[in-house]
Amino acid sequence: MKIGIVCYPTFGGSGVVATELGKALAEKGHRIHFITYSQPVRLDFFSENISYHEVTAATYALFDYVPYESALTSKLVDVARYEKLDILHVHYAIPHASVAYMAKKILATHGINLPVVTTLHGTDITLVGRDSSYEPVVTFAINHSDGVTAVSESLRRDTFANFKIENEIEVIHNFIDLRRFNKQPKDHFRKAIAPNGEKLLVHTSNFRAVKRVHDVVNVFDRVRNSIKSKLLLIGDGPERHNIEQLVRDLELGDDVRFLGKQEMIEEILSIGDLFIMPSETESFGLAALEAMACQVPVISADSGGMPELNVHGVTGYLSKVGDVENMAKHAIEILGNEEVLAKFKQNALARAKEFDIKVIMPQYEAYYQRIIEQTFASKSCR
Ligand code: GMT
Repeated sequence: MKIGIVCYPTFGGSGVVATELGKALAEKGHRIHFITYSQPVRLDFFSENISYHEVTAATYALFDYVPYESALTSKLVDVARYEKLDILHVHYAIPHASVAYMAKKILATHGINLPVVTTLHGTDITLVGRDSSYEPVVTFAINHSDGVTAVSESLRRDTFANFKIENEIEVIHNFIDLRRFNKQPKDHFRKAIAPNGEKLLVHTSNFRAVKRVHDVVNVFDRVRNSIKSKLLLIGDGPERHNIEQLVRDLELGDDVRFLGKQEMIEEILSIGDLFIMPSETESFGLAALEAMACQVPVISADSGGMPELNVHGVTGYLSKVGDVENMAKHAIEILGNEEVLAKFKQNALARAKEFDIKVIMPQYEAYYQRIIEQTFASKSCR
């Protein structure tokens, strides 16, 4: 198949999923065309089956806002026509789903019927998409996509609860490439960071309010009182400054390390003992899956799709959002006993294997095939 993929090219989960899916499909022999405004961060190698089409938006003195949607639409029309795409897969509803609809309409005037699949990722539904400044467009675009997928059952439910949806939504869970995400021998790195045998707690996020990074620090503060430990914070974002202040206020000093944005995240996860994800809402929690693949158990909030990934008492624990006492109690339970820790580590890996890309990618292939067939069948009926 010739597949167009639209996504955010940044470190965000939706862009990572889109890029890893495209890479896996290309490996399988499909021809993949990424269409976005800069090279996706995980698209850092050459493949004869992958092309990258950069969207450039001409600006003009009149524009306070560059009309990116128009530029993306034009690029989609161009790529679909000249690369003869069989299907277009857009990740994150805003603005990609409505842009795809517009491109589809323009292509129809050229006699081209392009099936469009929209994948909902999380905040496009649970946070920003619900805002009245976007809601009507998101509802329309979901209802007018040829196929819609959500990355968890929870996100599917939230979509029906928050929008007036008349379309089907298929759940295809997020996935992990275990060839890349696995526990690597990084003992020298561990010794440098934790020279006195400290346990290592890890958190990765974009430091937005929804991630509740202050809960991570508060959990760590409690764990550190009972167990020699350090906290590694990976990523960057708007809350970083407040978190730095909290670390100073709690006098956690060098025991908390801010590592900023990291590309080789699996190397850091390889030395981790426990991953903390206390998010207010998390449609799936891809960062937790990456940790689990590197044998790191997870303490998370019982929010969104987290229970679909993190099995309470097996791969980690789930606590109520904001219940840092309970999170710390569970963290100490796991870290305080080497046998328990080893068991949770094994369980985390076993669970991650259920989300192996080799298991999930064929679900997308089958779904594309179904949507292509349905799109052409419905057209020939009219
Ligand atoms: O806020 C983020 O974590 C980024 C965001 C995105 O769309 O880039 O992540 C969402 O999509 C990920 C990939 O499907 C999911 O694993 C995350 O759970 C989801 N984030 C939230 O729901 C907050």
